[in-house]
Amino acid sequence: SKPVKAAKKAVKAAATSVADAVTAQVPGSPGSAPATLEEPTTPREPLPPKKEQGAPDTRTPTGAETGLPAPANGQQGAYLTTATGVRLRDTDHSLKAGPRGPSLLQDHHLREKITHFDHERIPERVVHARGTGAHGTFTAYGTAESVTKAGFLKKNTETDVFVRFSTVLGSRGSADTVRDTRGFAVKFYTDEGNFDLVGNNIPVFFIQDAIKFPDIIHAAKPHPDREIPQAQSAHDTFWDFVSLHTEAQHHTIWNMSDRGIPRSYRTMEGFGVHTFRLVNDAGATTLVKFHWKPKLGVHSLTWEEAQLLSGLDPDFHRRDLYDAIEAGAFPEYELGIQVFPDTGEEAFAGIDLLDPTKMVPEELAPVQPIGKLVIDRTPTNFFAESEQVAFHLGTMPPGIDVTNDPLLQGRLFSYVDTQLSRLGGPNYNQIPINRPHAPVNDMLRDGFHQHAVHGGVAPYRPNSLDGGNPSTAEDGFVDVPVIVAEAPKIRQNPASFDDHYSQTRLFWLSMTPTEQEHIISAYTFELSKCYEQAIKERQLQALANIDPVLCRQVATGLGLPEPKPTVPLADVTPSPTLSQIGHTWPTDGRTIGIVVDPDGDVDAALKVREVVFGAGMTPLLIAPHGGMVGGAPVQRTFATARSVEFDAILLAGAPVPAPDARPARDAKAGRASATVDPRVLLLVDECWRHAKSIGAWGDGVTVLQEAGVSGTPGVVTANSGEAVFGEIQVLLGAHRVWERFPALVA
Ligand code: HDD
Repeated sequence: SKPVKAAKKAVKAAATSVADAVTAQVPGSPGSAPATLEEPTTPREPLPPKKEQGAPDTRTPTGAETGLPAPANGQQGAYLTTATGVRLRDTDHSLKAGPRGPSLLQDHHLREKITHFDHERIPERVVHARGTGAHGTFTAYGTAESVTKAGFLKKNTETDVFVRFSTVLGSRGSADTVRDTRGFAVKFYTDEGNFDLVGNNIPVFFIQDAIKFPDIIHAAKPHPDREIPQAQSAHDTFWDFVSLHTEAQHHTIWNMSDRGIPRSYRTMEGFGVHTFRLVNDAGATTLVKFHWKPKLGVHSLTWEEAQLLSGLDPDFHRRDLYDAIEAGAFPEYELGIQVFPDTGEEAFAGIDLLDPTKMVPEELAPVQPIGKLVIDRTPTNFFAESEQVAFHLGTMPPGIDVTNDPLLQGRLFSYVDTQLSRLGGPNYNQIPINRPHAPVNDMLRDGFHQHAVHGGVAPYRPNSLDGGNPSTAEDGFVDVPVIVAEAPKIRQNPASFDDHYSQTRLFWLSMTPTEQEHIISAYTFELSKCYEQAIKERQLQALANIDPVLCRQVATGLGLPEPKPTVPLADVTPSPTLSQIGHTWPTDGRTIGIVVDPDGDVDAALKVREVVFGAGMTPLLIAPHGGMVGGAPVQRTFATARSVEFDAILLAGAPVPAPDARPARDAKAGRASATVDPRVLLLVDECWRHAKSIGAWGDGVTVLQEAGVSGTPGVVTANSGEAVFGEIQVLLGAHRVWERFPALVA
């Protein structure tokens, strides 16, 4: 019959085409199709890995010492292979039943490739998901030798480190410059085992007991119904929590201050937060708090810059860190300790050292430098290093021990536990970035992702079969035999934990009027974003207990009545070191924009560029168009340059609007000018608003006049570019020109 004949014909045709297809795959066979993709290079035997392609040097020694294979490297061999090392002929076409037919289940290469891809993502960190890691070296001064036996703190000892900076609330792809606490986690690969100092850029924490951590994080993360807002504390649940758990008020005022929006990871302090216990060679103990002090000083963004950057460059802090490292301007921090006698009462100057919502003002206990960290290497592979690094507060070598701080105690559990689901099992310390540089000889066995091939038969001790090995060491880790008081088992805090306001007030009173302005604006902004009236009122009550001026100003902004304090205002002595304003800092590593007019005095601009570079700063030429100006490459055009990227700008000319410019569209600010390109006026406007110093000479002075900023504080003119830059350098020592905006708070 007709249909049967048609079907037979179709089957025959298909068989022919399958045969054709098979023939076509064999190169050189009659009628074979030309290769669809040319190899860009002639295949050859694999080259040895390039230096920068090597896996991070964070492993226990390999090769002859351990017999472990060399680390795997990507994209360096001549031939593509499967995961099991079989060379591949084609990776662009799945195996199909004919060119137009369905894919075949037997295509093991397709399945391997897709399956692996399907599982490329691991869960992001439950907090601190957005982060940026880099390698460096820590060199000890030896000044801590009297208080700790930790080998890496002995004089001139150099230790490899990996640092990861982070925000707390946002997802892995969220913006860097949001208002938030920043993580400052450092893994020291010491000869005596790793030491993880897992700190923040704020010296106190929201809560006093780890049992509340899920609560504060649930409150601060996006609302569970609509999953907004992302990476923000400006919402009802956050303020609901901190106004109900008033122990959070101290940390919160730091967040509302300029500390919540750092200029750069390079200009951020770090704090171990808790009190730790150090043990020296003689067994004597000392209580300490760890501090990181950035060489470049402590600087912040303005709130407008932070907001603009979330759109203009959400990777601002990551880019800034990596650009600085690649430019050779290695970020530096000093590690210091505040030292307190371990007398048993675990308090200093009336401050409970076990309460993580309290800090000790530096005026009472100076920070004593014990070593220097230089960050000098970006990761080779972001996932392998920044994502897979696992910090744990309990990772500490002999000479360092914990205290009974109930926040610290809970953290000791959480950091190991979270890696079990984040990194997929108990062997995460075998991942290259986590491997100690000290030899590992544990008796942990098996489990998911086990990479070691353990020899021997007796992973227990004592044993008589593996030669009795391993032995325990006399100089091993010491758990300080602190006396634990005979006490009832109880869910309760010590009475000193009830004071939630005195140090919050101390922080407020330590701020300059300019910084107080910023704090008022931040509270007003955040609370204005809350919908619930009761929450705003409750937080105003907390502010009343901190300071009446603060409370009144925020209440006025919210249009709500100012409540009376419910606790007596604490009588505290301000700590000037808490303020970021009024100090002078080194200026190296700053970014200076130089606006050049291609029709003006380009030589003068290029001369200043050399001077800026010679002063250890990064000069960026800004011109109307890309390409070259006066033989020098243009780094930013008027279309891309915004104030947020620069610490100061220099105007080396007055570029007129291009005849074919689209001023109304490109000016953004919508400002019209017949004489100066409106995009330059916008740049000057923004720099002025962001309290940046601005310099001009020659024709550049016209721009200042057009922008209406001539003669205002921090706007410098002189006869030559060099003279202008000299004055700008001095201004940069203070970071910003706050005199432009007299503070309104009394
Ligand atoms: Fe935490 C990550 C810092 C309290 C539970 N924390 C994490 C990171 C930093 C901090 C910097 C990121 C580490 C990285 O880059 O991988 N955390 C702190 C500080 C705290 C603090 C300074 C208070 C002084 N944390 C805290 C508590 C708990 C946790 C009270 C739980 C009870 N933290 C975690 C965690 C994370 C973490 C869930 C998420 C990802 C990870 O550990 O590896 O275990």
